[in-house]
Amino acid sequence: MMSWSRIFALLLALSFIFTFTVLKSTDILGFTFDKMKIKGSTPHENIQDTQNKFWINLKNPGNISNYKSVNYRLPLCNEIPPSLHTLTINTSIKVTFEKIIAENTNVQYGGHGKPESCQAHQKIAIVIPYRNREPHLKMWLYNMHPFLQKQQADYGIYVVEQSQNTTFNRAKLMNIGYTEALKDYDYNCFIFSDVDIIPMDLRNLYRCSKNPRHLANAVDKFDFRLPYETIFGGVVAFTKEQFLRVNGFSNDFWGWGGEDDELYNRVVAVGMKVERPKQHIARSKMIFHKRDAGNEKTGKSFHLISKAKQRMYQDGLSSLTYNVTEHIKHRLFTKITVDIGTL
Ligand code: UD2
Ligand code: MN
Repeated sequence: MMSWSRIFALLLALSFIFTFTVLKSTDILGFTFDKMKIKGSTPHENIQDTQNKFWINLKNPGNISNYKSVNYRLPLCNEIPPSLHTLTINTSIKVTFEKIIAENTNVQYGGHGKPESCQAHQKIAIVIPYRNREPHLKMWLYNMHPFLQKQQADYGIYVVEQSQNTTFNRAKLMNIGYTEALKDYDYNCFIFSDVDIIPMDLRNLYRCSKNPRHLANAVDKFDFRLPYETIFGGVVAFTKEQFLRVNGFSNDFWGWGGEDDELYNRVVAVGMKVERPKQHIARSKMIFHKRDAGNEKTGKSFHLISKAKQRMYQDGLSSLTYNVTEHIKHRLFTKITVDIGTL
């Protein structure tokens, strides 16, 4: 028989455990739990590579334990991160995945990074359209992981690769990146970037704002100026709401050119305007390249640019179709290979 005092002590202990659990789940004690843990993302020290030295195939993930991140409440990061300055970008050095991984040990599988000492303001997905540009991708990652971490970003990198060798479609790959990234995390800011553009100044904040932003408005290739006033190529930033408002990019631009101008027209058509950082801050380098095979100007879609306003709700995120053929969480990025059909 238990004595009354033991029963009392037991009840007291149980009520303590109960109260603590309730307080914890309602966050009264100051614990916050990441509501949206990044699926399939694990801290690198726990991971067992089953497929390759650097990556995991999500279609056959093997023995991966899901990472549950518990964040104690961190203070909000400063609006403007400390110590931002101009950068010297050298694109002629040799870069390997090993080197990038060794220099970015905080980055988690799938290419996710977030500040350790504060809570970021935005959750940023960076979407890169891709095919057959591995040296550029390495150079981009080598520069951009440190860049985004110095900007105290909570971010993930999504490389969307067109599987077929047929005509390239940059804009459709962007729409797919947006759609697939949202399956991972509750991203609220999307940065659509070419694989070959590297910003030369940390003050060029890779963030979203009240209006869509054109971040690569001073590219070396164009003599650090706008070649024409409405250019909207290279790197652009949209909040989730802004991107939904324009129904994303058009899916109908096959081959080089025009898709960026059409997106500009969508932005204007819904009453938004394009913001740009000051040109001395937005200086960016485009890694030198020739026009890729399979990305020739087809000329077939150029007449669509001026029809953006009439076509935008029928052609875009709402009409997007594709098949994912491979989904990989690399140590430095998520790679989604897709069959997007042909022209
Ligand atoms: C300009 C624009 C770009 C886009 C393009 C026309 C700037 C700074 N850039 O870039 O945003 O509007 O014109 O479509 O204004 N890609 C591959 N593999 C390929 C072909 C393309 O990965 O075979 C990707 C890659 O991310 C590349 C991007 O598509 O950076 C744009 O293609 P580009 O670099 O050949 O076009 P470019 O430099 O004329
Ligand atoms: Mn380019």
